[in-house]
Parts: sequence; C-alpha cells; structure tokens
Amino acid sequence: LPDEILPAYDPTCYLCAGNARAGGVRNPVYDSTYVFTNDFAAMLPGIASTRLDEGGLMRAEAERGTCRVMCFSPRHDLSLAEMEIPDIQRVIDTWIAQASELGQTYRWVQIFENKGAVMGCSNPHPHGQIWAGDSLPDLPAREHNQQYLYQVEHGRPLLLDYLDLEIKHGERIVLGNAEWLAVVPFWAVWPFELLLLPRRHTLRLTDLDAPQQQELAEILKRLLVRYDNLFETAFPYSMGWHGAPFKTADCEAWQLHAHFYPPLLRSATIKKFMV
Ligand code: H2U
Repeated sequence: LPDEILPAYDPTCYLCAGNARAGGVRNPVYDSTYVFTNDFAAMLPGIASTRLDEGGLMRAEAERGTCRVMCFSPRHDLSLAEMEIPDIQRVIDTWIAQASELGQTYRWVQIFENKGAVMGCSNPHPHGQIWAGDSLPDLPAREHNQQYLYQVEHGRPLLLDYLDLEIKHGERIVLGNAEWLAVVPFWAVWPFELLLLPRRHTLRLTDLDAPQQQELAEILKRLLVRYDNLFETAFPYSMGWHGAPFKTADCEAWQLHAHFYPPLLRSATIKKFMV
C-alpha cells in the first residue's frame, strides 16, 4: 500500500500548532519542538503511596511519576527521517533538556518514540513520549545489574567491550560515524533491530558533548532514511533511550544506547509476530 499523503497542517490533529487537545487545552503556535504533559498521563506526581499484596499472587504498588508528549516538529507531514539535520538537532537538544530536568526529580526518564499505525501509534504527526518515575523498568533494571556485574569482573563497561568485538568482526555494523555506531545486536530478536551507541564511554544523554550531539543528528538521519528505503515505506518502529539512572550510586558501568525495534519482516505489509 502506498503511504498516505499528509498535509503540512491538519486542523483535526491534536499535535499540530494552535490546535485544541483533549480537555480543551490549546497548543501554542510552536515553530520547533514542543513538549506538554500527557492529557491521559499513566503516572501522576502526587499519587499517594499504596501497596497491594494478596497472598503474593496479586501484587502492585503506586508509582509516582509523569508522562509527557513531545512534538518533533510543527510539520504534520514529516517524520524524523524526513526532517533536516538542524531540526533533528533540536529534537536531540530537547531530549537532553527533558532528561536533565526530569532527572532532578525522578530516577528513570524513559524517552521513546513509537512510530507507525502498525505499532499502535495514534497519530502520524512526528512525536515521541517521555515517561519518568522512580523505579527502573524490568529491561533497564536487568541492563543495570548485568553492566554492573560485568564491570566488577572485567574492569570495563560491558557495552564498550561488546562494541570492540563488533568492530573486530565487522559483520553486524550497519552505520557508523566518528562518534556513534549502529549494529544489529548479536542477540537481536527483530529482523531489523538496531542498537545505536556512542563509541566513547558515556553514561546518559545529558553527558553527550557537542561533537557527540552533532554526530548523533547525522547518524539518526542516515539510519532512519535507510529504514524508510528498506521497504520503500514510512518505516514503523519502537525506539527508546537507555542510560544510567539518575540519583543512583555506582553507575560507571553504564553505556548510553538506543534500541530500535521495528516490527516489519519481509515487506511494508508483513509484520513479524512473536509466537
Ligand atoms: P502515541 O504516540 O502512542 O500515539 O500516543 C500519543 C499520546 O498522546 C497518548 O499517550 C496523548 C495520548 O494519551 N494525547 C494527549 O495527551 N492529548 C490529546 O489530546 C490526545 C492524545
């Protein structure tokens, strides 16, 4: 199926500049990135602490937090892949600013993009989300422990040793520049899964220096254009940044990275299902 042709501005879109959102709040006439608190936030900052435990079988705990939505551009018809590098740079600046701000209050700031109707994304307007809370989600918690244990045993960050191995083999590296490498991880489960990581030891998005930020915009552009060209479609994926938690001791073992999980298998319309 050919991709839908979208207007640059959609009067019915809740993310376009100047439009009303659920609950009646109106977006400002923004001209770059724009971040707002999710009108249906799954986590709230003022939640009372409660705990449920029924015989150890039904267990739950209240989690204080916040959820935000981040528009990458006022242009309804662009994707991150189609944006100019200076505009992608602004998205990176905003990711860093959000991580920096929310990291003062919360231990875990999850920045992610869920793209494409096939991934359950509700709106083609280029946007991502930010969820911040005090608990580490399951996967980052495992990454935290494994990186820590590896560092204790080997004296080096796990992902930097892994990167050296990938460079040595040269088989799974898809893209690279002076500061970043994108590899199909050895343990990939999705057909076009990628791991994007800095070549230098870097704990968090907030630790990226100017050359790393510039090169990130460059490699993101090439990576996403390549995804789009693979099946000549607006390539769907779920991507997220993992880095050292905030307000936590002993994080030197961490290496910042982004996961890209695309659901497509052999064409624009054949989706992989985990069975
Ligand atoms: P997706 O990226 O999965 O489509 O989610 C978009 C988010 O936008 C979703 O979490 C929020 C939804 O709660 N939203 C608002 O905050 N305001 C609205 O007016 C509609 C959708």
